[in-house]
Amino acid sequence: MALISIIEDFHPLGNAKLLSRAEALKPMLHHTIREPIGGFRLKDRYSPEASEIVLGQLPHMSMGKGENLCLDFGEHLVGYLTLELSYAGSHPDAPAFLKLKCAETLRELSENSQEYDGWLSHSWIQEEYLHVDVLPCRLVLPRRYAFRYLKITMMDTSPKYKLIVRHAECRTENAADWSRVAPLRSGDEQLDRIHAVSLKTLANCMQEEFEDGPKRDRRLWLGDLRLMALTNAVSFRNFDLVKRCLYLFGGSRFPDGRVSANVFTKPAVEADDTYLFDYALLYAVTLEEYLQDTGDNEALDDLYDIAMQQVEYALRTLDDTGCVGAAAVQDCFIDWCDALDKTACATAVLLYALRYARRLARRKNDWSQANFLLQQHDALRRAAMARFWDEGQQCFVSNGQISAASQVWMTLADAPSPQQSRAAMEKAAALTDGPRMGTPYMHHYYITALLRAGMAAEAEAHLRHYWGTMLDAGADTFWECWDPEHPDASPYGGSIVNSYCHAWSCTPAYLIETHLRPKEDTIK
Ligand code: RAM
Repeated sequence: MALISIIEDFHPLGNAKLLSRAEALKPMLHHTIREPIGGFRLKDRYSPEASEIVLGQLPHMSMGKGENLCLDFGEHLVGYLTLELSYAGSHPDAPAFLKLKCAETLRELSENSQEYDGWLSHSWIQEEYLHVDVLPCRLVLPRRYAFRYLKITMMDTSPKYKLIVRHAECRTENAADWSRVAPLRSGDEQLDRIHAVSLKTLANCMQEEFEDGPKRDRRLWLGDLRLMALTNAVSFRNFDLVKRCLYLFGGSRFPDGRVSANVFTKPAVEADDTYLFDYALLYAVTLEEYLQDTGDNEALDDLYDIAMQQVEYALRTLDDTGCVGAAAVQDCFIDWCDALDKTACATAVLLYALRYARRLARRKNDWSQANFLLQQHDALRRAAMARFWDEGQQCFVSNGQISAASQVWMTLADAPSPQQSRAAMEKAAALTDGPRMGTPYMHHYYITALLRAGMAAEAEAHLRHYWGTMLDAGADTFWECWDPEHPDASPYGGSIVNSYCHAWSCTPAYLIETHLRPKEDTIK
């Protein structure tokens, strides 16, 4: 189902003080120059069949009409491309007409973008048609790309000349300071590789904000921020960037004070007119975790009220069963899964957020608020158990549906007793039908719920299987969507717009550091 919210005459509430703090926290970006490490030609424009080429021969290889050249930069990069172009034959008597396509994966490289007909804009596909009037030339492309492969297709030349690509390079850009992390060398090859790829995923999403994906949406989303912040805390430890993002969400909000699901930062900071119930609640969670890491009292003072507002807004959505009402459930994200009944999840996320909000209130010495939140928490927990817990089946049932997501969020919210959590998560692990978990975002929470239910072996096995099969499928940064049984799945109506370096997929490093191995020597 499309996630599109359009509010006419939407005028976000700006807070100049918070925005100027966010501005002052803009990170320094790091740059490197990367050149291709290999190249090949696809047999025809959309074929996966390729013939290898030797890079050293590039200055002598000329491309006529219809021919292509694919350059492999050897790893996922985010940055700006420069091409040095020349020609063979007579003086060019017509412009060179080129198509450039940047792709994060091999599959994306050979897909025909004209066949995409999904609900997200076609404009996310990283391809350009351009005319080059004067050869030789140095072409500096203005857009930032996220890619490993660059395909250059010669759309047209003239019979008098052919194009030569003499040189290509990428000036990479991100805010990750690699001197702060050491690679994991546990001796377990799979775990080490999963750890490395998850850090690379996070690094390439660390731009002026934590972006959800450097190919798409290139934007700060709240649910993604929470998971990036967790992984950042055990790796790059760029807490100023987390702080900046919290201030950006606080600095531009819905007119009634709700935080938006995502924020634009260019040309100026502006909340998107999309509200997601669960994401807004994660604001209090992310703030509390940031404060645990930093003890930053300035941020507590500046952002406390905003975090409380989100929780109080959510508490006003309870219906006569004492659980989150249907309209608010509609605004819940949870996972890309149309078949999922999110009623139990919405209530559980609120319960979960209440726990963090109480910690914030205690931190702030706001005892009456802490007390209020405790009462709300206990009432909501009782209502959730009464409505969703099925004693006979020993699991949560949401409007007749048993899903992993409901067991996960109720377990994370500590709604059930430890024994009940265990039963619920055993049920989740044994499910063979019903809604499938679609994203690494959901799989992250699934693993943390297994851990909370005391199922560490299952958690580790799941992490290895889920992220390990992504590696086997060729990931060198982790992907936005992955279902090992449906590798082509996309929530958007076509995998060509999927993001293959996606923030919410970066958490294995966090899970490994905090749960799967003793805490020594990986963090400098
Ligand atoms: C996708 C984004 C982002 C996610 C939202 C809900 O479009 O890429 O990662 O947070 O959806």
